[in-house]
Amino acid sequence: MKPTHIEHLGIAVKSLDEVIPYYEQLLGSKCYSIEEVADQKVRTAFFKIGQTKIELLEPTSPESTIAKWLEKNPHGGVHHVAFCVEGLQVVLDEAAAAGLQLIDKQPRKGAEGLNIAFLHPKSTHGVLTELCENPNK
Ligand code: CMX
Repeated sequence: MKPTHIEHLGIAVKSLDEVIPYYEQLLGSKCYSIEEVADQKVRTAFFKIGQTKIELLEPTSPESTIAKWLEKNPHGGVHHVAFCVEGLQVVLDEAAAAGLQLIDKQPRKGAEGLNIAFLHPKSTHGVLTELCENPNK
């Protein structure tokens, strides 16, 4: 897959308003974007640290996968790791051929206009893994 870098860490939280001040203090920088991703039923808040971002994820509906995850992990925590790749469709086809379980067989649109696809944690040693490609590069 040869990812170029960790694009972001996805961290599930119950309330963006409660958690944003902590990350602003920790990272010494302001949250630079808040965005709703309607099809994922989440609101996201982004911070930058070098090339990598921190993405806070707040559920906007009880049916959100993040709401379900927070039921099992009520304090919140790291929900997924996202790697930046080039040629996402080819990478997905190679991952499937190598026996990894794809949640998304084809890329779809995620936050910040990135093309994204998830690999199932059952096939990635327990880490929900997101692959991202910047379509403008
Ligand atoms: N990390 C590791 N394991 C996870 C996990 C996570 N984030 N979420 C679920 N699991 C595990 C559970 O612990 C459970 O394991 P056991 O069977 O051993 O108990 C198993 O996966 C099934 O969990 P579940 O609660 O029944 O959840 P679902 O199967 O309904 O969904 C998943 C799990 C990964 C398929 C689903 O969360 C998914 O499709 N995720 C991709 C999309 C996503 O996460 N969107 C939110 C972020 C959007 C964004 O970044 O914009």
